[in-house]
Amino acid sequence: MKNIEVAELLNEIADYLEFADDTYRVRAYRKAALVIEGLSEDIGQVWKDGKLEELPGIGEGIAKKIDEFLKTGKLEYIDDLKKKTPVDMEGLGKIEGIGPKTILKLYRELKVKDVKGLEKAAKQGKIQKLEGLGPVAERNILKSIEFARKTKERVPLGFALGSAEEVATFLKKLKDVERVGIAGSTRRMKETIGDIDILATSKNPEKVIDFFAKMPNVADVLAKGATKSSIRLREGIQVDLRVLDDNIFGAALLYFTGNKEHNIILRRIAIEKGLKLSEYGLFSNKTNKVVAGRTEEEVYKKLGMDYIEPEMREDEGEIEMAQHHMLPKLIGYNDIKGDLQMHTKWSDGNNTIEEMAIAAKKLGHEYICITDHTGKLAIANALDEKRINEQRKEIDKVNKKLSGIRILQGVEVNIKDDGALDMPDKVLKELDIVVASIHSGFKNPKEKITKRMVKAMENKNVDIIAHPTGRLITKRESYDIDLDAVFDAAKKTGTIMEINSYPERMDLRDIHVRAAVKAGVKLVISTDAHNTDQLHFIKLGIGTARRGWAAKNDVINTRRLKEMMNLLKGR
Ligand code: DGT
Ligand code: CA
Ligand code: CA
Ligand code: ZN
Repeated sequence: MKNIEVAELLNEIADYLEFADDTYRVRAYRKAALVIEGLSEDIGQVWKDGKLEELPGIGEGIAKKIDEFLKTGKLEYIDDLKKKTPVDMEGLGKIEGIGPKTILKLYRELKVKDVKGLEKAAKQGKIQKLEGLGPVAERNILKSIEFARKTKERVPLGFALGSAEEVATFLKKLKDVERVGIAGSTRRMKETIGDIDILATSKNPEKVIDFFAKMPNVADVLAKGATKSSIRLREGIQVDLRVLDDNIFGAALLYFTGNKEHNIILRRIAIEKGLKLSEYGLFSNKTNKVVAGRTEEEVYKKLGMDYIEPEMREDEGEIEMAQHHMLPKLIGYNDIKGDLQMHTKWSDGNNTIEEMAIAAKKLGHEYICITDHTGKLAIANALDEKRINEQRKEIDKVNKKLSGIRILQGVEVNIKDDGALDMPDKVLKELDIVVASIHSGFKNPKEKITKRMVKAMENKNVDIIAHPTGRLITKRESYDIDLDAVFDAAKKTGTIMEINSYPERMDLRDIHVRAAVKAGVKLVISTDAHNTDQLHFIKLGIGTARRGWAAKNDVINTRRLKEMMNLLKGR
């Protein structure tokens, strides 16, 4: 159904007509957009039946445009309008608080054409003199421009999640707050975050908003209303808060969790059932009464489907699966029993083996594997054979000393240019677990780098391939590797693929996990922690696994130690 797309198109036309000062037609297009958005039938069907003009508010002119758009996916008229309009509507429209009317005014009075011109006018103090704008609006425009510039770069989930949890915890301290929920991409555990969205329920919204805007780590209050507010935290990320009534918490959480495409489909399904879904609840069209809204579960149920976990809400087929009760049961955040990649002072880490073990035990782990770097890597302090033997003695000692956690000895070994490893097999075969990874030759052609990795996987001592694509979210693209071939090899050789939870890595990433699961490849979720605090990263990896639809069974370190070890190759 294309109803929402068509409605959006008509609204966009209206924005441009606003600029052409064509009030009559602006109104006509906005009204037509409303009619189509609220339509219960498929606009495509109405069109096929040749009945567009029978809809209220749709005359010959608008019908023709819908016809062209549905036929070709394009509309010449809007391209013409864009060309004729002397300003960058799209760019300016993204600045908070600026709509088509203001854009028109800014152009007429100040000749502002784009964001650059807007910034210049604001800095010269020209905007505050315009009727209906004033000094506050001018300041907000500057803030918004600066912010748009800053947040072009999205923040890795690992940084945003901590901030979001801090804000949520802080809000819960206020007595007037009933429930708090993190929404948006943070709740969906997307690998990078644009801004943090938080919901709170209260009978006293203004008090909550005040409390929020006065949190100690707020750098800037960007907007403050009766029930919503946006702030920027000192660490640079924006947080949007909405305060609402407790009995619509579920509907609001659903709406503000997104993603947008998922929401659009849910709204469409609601319409097909004679219902209307919004952030205020699920309503019956006939009686206008709420039929669900207190919890998300209730809303999904009334829409005729199973509950969908937030990490799956990406319009990737999850809704159909939910309608047919075919969703997989995802791995849970408490399912991990151990962490199989971490570094200590023996190579480039900051803590001792004992400190890592104690911290891991506190997190509830039953086992860990120490995987310090080997060979002639640029990393300082990489292990040679002699130091591996010394480390074995220390691990034995700590294992004797501590109870309730088992420390395994592993290494992170480098895959060399020819696919050989930088530590001889006779050393590797004495270790509990061998993790292999590529740390050089990132620019190799696809065929070569794929061959290197596959060759390493064919080594019967290599249990796990770490961070299989080598990307760093904010710094480096993945190397060009044929993951299908790698997953094939993983199945043939019984090699485990790692989901590396380190915030900048998140590697495998969500879509790769989904492909690996489909291919029947076994996974491990590890942190690659270089100090005790980083052991917490495990939840980022679990989130990624969930976004890739992985079940508990797909991940080897959900098993008790012995069972997990039995899943490693050659055992
Ligand atoms: P981000 O912040 O870029 O990482 O991504 P999100 O998904 O957090 O997006 P955001 O913050 O713009 O909005 C939060 C959620 O609110 C979004 O996932 C779905 C919902 N939402 C926002 N705008 C719209 C909209 O125009 N239509 C619908 N249906 N939902 C929207
Ligand atoms: Ca967001
Ligand atoms: Ca937001
Ligand atoms: Zn590594």
